[in-house]
Amino acid sequence: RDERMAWWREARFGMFIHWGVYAVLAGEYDGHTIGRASEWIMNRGKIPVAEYQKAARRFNPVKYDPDAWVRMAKDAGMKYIVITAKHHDGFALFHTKASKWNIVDATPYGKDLLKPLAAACRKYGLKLGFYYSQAQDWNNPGGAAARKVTSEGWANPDSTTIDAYTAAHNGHWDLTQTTDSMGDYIDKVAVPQVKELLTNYGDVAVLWWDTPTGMTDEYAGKLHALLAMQPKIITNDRLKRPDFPGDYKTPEQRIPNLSDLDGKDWETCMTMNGTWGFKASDHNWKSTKTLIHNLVDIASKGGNYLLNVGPTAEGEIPQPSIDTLKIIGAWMKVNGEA
Ligand code: FUL
Repeated sequence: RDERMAWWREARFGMFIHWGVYAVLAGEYDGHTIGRASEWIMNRGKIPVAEYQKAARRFNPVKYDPDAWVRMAKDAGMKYIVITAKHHDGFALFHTKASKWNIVDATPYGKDLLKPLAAACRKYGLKLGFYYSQAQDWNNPGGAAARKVTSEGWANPDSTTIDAYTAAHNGHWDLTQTTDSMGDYIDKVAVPQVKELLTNYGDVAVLWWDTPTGMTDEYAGKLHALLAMQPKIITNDRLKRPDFPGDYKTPEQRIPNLSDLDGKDWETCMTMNGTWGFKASDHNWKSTKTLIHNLVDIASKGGNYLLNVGPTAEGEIPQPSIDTLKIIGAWMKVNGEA
């Protein structure tokens, strides 16, 4: 394990990328702005599956430049990238045979987004990791849905009816979400997709599971077993708690106090504004000073900093993020990380 963890323990700084169909909506649906994180818009707004899938027809990231993204990360002093191969909306940024709900079959763009990113990472010597929402999947039948109360922000105007349905259906809000069991979803979608991710993209450095809603030991066991396909891979603690602790802990949007640290490896993931996915109305950017301070604080306590960018549906990283990463890179050069 120490051998597998060696690069990660030295890395200190990585780029998180939250990208998917939610970037098309950019936090707005039906004339309303949803509260908080934009990648939750389908759940928060209880958007029907067929409606949400229409947005994919406008996901056409023609400005996507993976080479530039990787250079940007590298110039900022980042050593690895973790991208949402599939977030909770179930949309795959890669070509998958397990579901039509993917970049090749459901969008005008029609090309796998992860292949060229993997190539660019190899070219510039950065490690590549995949975020994969193993349990929640709001589009592929049988996937789990965490229940979110509407007081957290705007919800669909029909929310009273929809909430009654949601309460009676384990967090789901659309009939088509429950035409399969979760066990079927694990076997038909999650397991085959994770196999594809661990087979078709060369070395995968990290599998970043997220939100264990509805996971059982049986489901988690099936997914965990697949990691053997990449003997050097490391993984986080979000597959299922507490029996699958993975290789490191994942405090979210916060930096642990020294007194909370227990000797286990950890990585703080954080947004630059208030959302992981792109949200047009969120201009609440943290200052570069704050971000550098965070990086120093985290590094001094032995952790890693996974700092997020949320590209647009056209494939552009927001300019404030680009500017900030440039300044961080300049600071890194002067203050000589090895
Ligand atoms: C959370 C997710 O629900 C968020 O959307 C985001 O991906 C964050 C990193 O993890 O649990």
